Amino acid sequence: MREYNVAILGATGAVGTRMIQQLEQSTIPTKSVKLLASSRSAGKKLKFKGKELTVEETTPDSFNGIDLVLASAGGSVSAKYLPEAVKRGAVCVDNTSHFRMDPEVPLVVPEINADRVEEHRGILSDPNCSTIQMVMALGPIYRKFGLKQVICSTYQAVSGAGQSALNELMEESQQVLNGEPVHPKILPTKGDKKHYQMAFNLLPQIDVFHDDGYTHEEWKMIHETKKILLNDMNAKDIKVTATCVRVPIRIAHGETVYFEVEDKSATADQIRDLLEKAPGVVVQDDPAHQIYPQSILAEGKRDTFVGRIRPDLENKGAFNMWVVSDNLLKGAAWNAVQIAEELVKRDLVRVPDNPYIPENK
Ligand code: NAP
Ligand code: 3JN
Repeated sequence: MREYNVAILGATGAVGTRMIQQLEQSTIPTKSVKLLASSRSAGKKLKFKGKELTVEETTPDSFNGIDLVLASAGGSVSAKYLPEAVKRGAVCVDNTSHFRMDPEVPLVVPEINADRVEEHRGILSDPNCSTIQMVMALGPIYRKFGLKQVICSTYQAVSGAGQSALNELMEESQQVLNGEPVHPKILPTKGDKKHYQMAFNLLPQIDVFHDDGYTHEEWKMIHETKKILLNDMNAKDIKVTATCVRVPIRIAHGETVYFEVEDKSATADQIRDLLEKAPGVVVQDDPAHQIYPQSILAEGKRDTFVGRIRPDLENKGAFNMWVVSDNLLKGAAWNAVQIAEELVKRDLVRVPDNPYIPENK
């Protein structure tokens, strides 16, 4: 049996630490595991399968002898190092948005479009967390009943913005309870000019605004969904729109998803049955007993939880549902490790003869 030399890029982060844990619990046979971060964390010790490993500063040569890279250190870091890793023969599963829309890069949610891994030329992308959980629920519905339109509103946990944002929420919450002033420096997004209180608040901004009034997170949800379901980021066959909102919880995004199917005979019971059989999906939908997905119950789980499935009472063939998933697991680390498992299963952890080595833009 082949064993793999694996590198985790961004190993000390909110996602990276979970990648270590998900790799430990995966079916991937590891010969060695290298933990990479910036110079800030070089020397730090983290455990893999009970063995202490030292975090190393990333350089291009960190990827010498590596077979598989799981990357989660931000877009610019992936842009700089993944081409170097591919040049050195490593297959990279990237958790950042940097390569997601590149036609040469498969964008994969294994339960929905696993076969796309066959097309890889060195780099594969993990979608955004909000997209992953939405397509986990919509994918089976699309295949059985067709989809005309999707309208999503997200309720996104603060951990999606990184460990430092999560620290800010905890600190602010304590300050508000103590009656002290708060000093926001990160949220809603590090990359913008103004910062607002997150504790006991809702912020309808995730990532920066585009000129059309949508945020970049909303843009990602629209185009990633089309690329995953229709293999074309600009496909017109399904209309998709989103409003992304940050809520003051730690982990597990919630989403209301309104969707209109092609097959007008579809019923909520049929959709519930379909999702009950869908791999990676757990239906929690019993209003009579107040059973529905909740973020605190989804934390630490790999599944995507769906409930409140009900028809639009005024529009036949349209439905509402509520979808919850751990944004750091299925939304990031677990989906990336699942892609790697799929590559291992298909013996595709090898860079092909015509590798795709994008220029560092
Ligand atoms: P985080 O908690 O801030 O962690 C960032 C990680 O990147 C740390 O390990 C950090 O190392 C490392 N890093 C930063 N600059 C680096 C550099 N120049 N060279 C090497 N390593 C560097 O952030 P996170 O929440 O884990 O997210 C990391 C990235 O994952 C995000 O930027 C995003 O692209 C992606 N992400 C994707 C999803 C998704 O929806 N699929 C969700 C969340 C995040 P140090 O300890 O040395 O600083
Ligand atoms: O905010 C969230 O809940 C998800 C954030 C994801 C994220 C955060 C910073 C940079 C991404 C992503 O995965 O799309 C990126 C990025 O890589 O662009």
